[in-house]
Amino acid sequence: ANLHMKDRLSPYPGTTDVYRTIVPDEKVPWSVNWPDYKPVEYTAQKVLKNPPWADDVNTKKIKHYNELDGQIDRRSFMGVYKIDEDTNRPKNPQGRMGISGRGLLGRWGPNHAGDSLVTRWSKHQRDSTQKVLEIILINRKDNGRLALPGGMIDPGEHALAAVKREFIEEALNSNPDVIKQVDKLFKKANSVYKGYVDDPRNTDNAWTETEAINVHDETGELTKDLELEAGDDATNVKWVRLDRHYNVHASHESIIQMVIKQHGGYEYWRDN
Ligand code: RP5
Ligand code: MG
Ligand code: MG
Repeated sequence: ANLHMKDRLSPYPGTTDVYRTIVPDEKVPWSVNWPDYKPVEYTAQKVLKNPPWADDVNTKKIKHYNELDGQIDRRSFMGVYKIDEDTNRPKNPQGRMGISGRGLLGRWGPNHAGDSLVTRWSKHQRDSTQKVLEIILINRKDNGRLALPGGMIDPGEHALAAVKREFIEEALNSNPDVIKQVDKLFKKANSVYKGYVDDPRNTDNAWTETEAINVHDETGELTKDLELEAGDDATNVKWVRLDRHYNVHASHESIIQMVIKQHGGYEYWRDN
C-alpha cells in the first residue's frame, strides 16, 4: 500500500463535520491533472489565533520556503516542495489530501517533529529462540492511539533535544529527578528515520515530518529503574512487547519495523 492513507481519512481530527474531498489514489499525485479538484478548506481556530507555534494565515508574508527562515526550519526532508504561485501556499509533496489550509498544523509546509523509540530486549518471550524487542509507547490524548513519544520541534531546537524533551514530558511526566538517567540513556541515541509522517492532520498545504531517534538499551541496565508516568499530551505509557501488530498512530508502525530489523528482533509481521 502506498505510504499515505491515514492522512486522507475523515472527519478531520478534532472535528465532527470536516470531511475531506475524496481523492482517488490515482489522482493523489499533483502530476496527474485534475482541473476541477476542489479541496475542503479548513484551519483550526486555535491555529488562526496566531499562537507562537503557528504561522500567519496570510502566506504572502512567508518569504523563505524551503529554507531556514530565522529559527523556523521550512526545509523538507523530501527535497524542494512546490509553491502554488496564486496562493503562495506550499504543496504537500505526497500529493492531494482533499483538504486545504493548515488544519491543526501551525506551519505552512513541513511541520517538523521528533520521535523517540526507546527499546530493550523483552524478558518474557514466548519462544526463547526469538529475541523480541519491547518499546516504550504512549497513548495519545487526542486520539487514544498507541504512539511513539514525540512532538513538534520548537524553533531553533535540535531534533535530539526535542525528542528528549518530549520523552520526558510524555513518558516520565516531566519528573525532574530523571534528567541524569535520561541523559545517560540518550547517549546511545541513533537517528533511524528522517521523513514524512502519514499523520491524520496532514493537508494539501501543511504536513508533518519527523526525525525518529532510537535509544536501545542492550543490557536492560539503563532502563530497569525508569519510572514510566504519562504526562502532557499522553494519557498512558508502558513497555510494549513487539511480538504482534498494534494499530499505532500515523506511520509509526513503519518506523518501529525499521528498528526491529536493525536490531535483529523477531519480525512479527512475517508470522501473522
Ligand atoms: C506525528 O505526530 C509525529 O510522528 C509525532 O509523533 C507527533 C507530533 O505531534 P504531537 O505529538 O505534538 O501531536 O506526526
Ligand atoms: Mg506528542
Ligand atoms: Mg508532546
